[in-house]
Amino acid sequence: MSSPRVRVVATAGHVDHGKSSLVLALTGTDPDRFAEEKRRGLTIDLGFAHADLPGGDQVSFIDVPGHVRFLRNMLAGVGGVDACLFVVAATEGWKPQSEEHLRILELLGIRAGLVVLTKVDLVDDEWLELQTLDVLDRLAGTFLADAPIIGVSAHTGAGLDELRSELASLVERTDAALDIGRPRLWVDRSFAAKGSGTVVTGTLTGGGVAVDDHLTVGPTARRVRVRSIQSHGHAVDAVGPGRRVALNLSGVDHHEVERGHPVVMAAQWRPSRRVDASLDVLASLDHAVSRRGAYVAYLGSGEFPVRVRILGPDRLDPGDRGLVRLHLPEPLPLVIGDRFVLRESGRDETIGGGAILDVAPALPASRARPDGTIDTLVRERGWVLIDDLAAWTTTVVQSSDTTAVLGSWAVSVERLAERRAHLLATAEAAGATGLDLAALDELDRLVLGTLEADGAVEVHSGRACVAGSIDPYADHPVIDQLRRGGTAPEEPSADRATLRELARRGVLVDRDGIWFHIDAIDVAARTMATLLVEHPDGVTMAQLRDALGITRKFAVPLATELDARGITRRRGDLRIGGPRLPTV
Ligand SMILES: Nc1nc2c(ncn2[C@@H]2O[C@H](COP(=O)(O)OP(=O)(O)OP(=O)(O)O)[C@@H](O)[C@H]2O)c(=O)[nH]1
Ligand SMILES: [Mg+2]
Repeated sequence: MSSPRVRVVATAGHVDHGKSSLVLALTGTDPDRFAEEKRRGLTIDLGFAHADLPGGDQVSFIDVPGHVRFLRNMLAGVGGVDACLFVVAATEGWKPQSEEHLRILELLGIRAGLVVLTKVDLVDDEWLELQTLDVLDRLAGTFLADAPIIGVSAHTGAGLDELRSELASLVERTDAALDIGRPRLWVDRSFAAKGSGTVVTGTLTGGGVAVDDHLTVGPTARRVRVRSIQSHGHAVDAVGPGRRVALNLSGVDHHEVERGHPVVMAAQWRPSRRVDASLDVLASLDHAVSRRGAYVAYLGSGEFPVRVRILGPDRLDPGDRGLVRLHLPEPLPLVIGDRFVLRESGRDETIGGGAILDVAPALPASRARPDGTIDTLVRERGWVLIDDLAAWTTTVVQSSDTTAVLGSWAVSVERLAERRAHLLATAEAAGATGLDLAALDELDRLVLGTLEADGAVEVHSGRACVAGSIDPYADHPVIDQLRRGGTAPEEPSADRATLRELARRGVLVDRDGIWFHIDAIDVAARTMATLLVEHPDGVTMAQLRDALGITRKFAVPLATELDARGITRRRGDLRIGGPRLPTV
């Protein structure tokens, strides 16, 4: 049997509307953890509980406070969830935080949920009908417009079975969390567990984590090791994304970890203090958004004071969608597509929210127009390391009409075309000699590879020539220089690559550091053959030297070359005939 599906669902709704009572009724766990919460009958901080659903799937609940004073805790809870349980008390109907929570869920890109009208035991059918119609009205045009609406009473149990089966189908139709092998957990709690050190909890997304994994925590990227893992109260060796998890970490004190700290594998991320993003300004806002104001961004489970720079216009009006650059107080491991909510702390109001479009902006704010696509990331930069692109995005980098992938680089097709043209012109200018590959940088070598693949250039012995140009070696001046030098040539005037290629072709011979034209070897061979007729017992080095009229400096390598070719054989200080000795 396949393992049960699990989805993480956050509650949402106005204070006192029955969110926590509902979670308790569904799971048997009171999500209000603190004595003060129980005493005041009010949720202050996040609560956690889970339940098995009909059909065997499971749901993890994050219960959030409804009171406006604890909105920041609500925001910390809804960051990584798959769906919501949107609660409106049938008694009171739609209230300000019903509205604000709905907007926040929308801004965070949450796409699935159920609507629950609570406390139905306290209202008559007519009132319930009225409230239902009002709620439907308020949800029109939002992601919850077509969501099931279930009336329940946590007190009498009415509607709970229907809610459980609706939850089961919600889990079934809600996509599993993305698994791209890049785990990230935004800490929502950090505490010391008796005897086992630091424990952090959060909603794991992006990838799995296993015991003994090495991770980093927080803005200082503190290195930690996973000692043990729990999910839904059970110890596990490994856990996949889309789960509530508790990680027991070694290497860090629980006081050093706070809500909002990310836990990741450092090498997979490019933490950034500056990001570009879209911003949807709430239509209900009664003023425009400008760069003035003290803003706070809610990202993951964290709350970060940010400076906001609008890209393009000076201001964004209510209902506008624009682009912004956010300056963060600390480097965060973000990825394109991450959602955030923006609030103004001075006025204590939600401004809007959006999606991260660039975690390493390359252009100045005056020119940046990010859209979150690989093509734009590449076009703005020209050349980008694939590893960087992979870290900035959640998609696999592939060649497209506008982006080419070369080795470990991605490049815009325009930039590639420019560089190809430039390189081809340089190769043309180098004529028959060609370009020395060793002198090219990594990018030019990659570009040259594309020219070679297209047949525009040919590469021989480390030199690239425009295809169809004359053989760069056939008439190389060094050939004539050495031929004229005979058996006592001067130092060759050519680079190593040319000499090597000519040696490979058999035109030149390198013996003990002296370069000869092949004709010199023939002359030496014939001279030796003649000397051996006169001295059948063997020829001395002095005799060869004198016969050729050269110095020992040339006679020794020539004799060695003749030995190597089987023209002569060495016997003591004498040379005798070898199998390849020419006849005279
Ligand atoms: N009669 C009745 N009372 C309910 C029901 N659900 C909740 N209550 C009561 O309503 C009050 C508030 O319930 P909570 O569950 O604490 O509400 P909440 O939405 O979690 O409140 P916050 O977390 O502070 O936003 C409590 O006194 C509950 O007993 C219900 O279905 N019927
Ligand atoms: Mg509550």
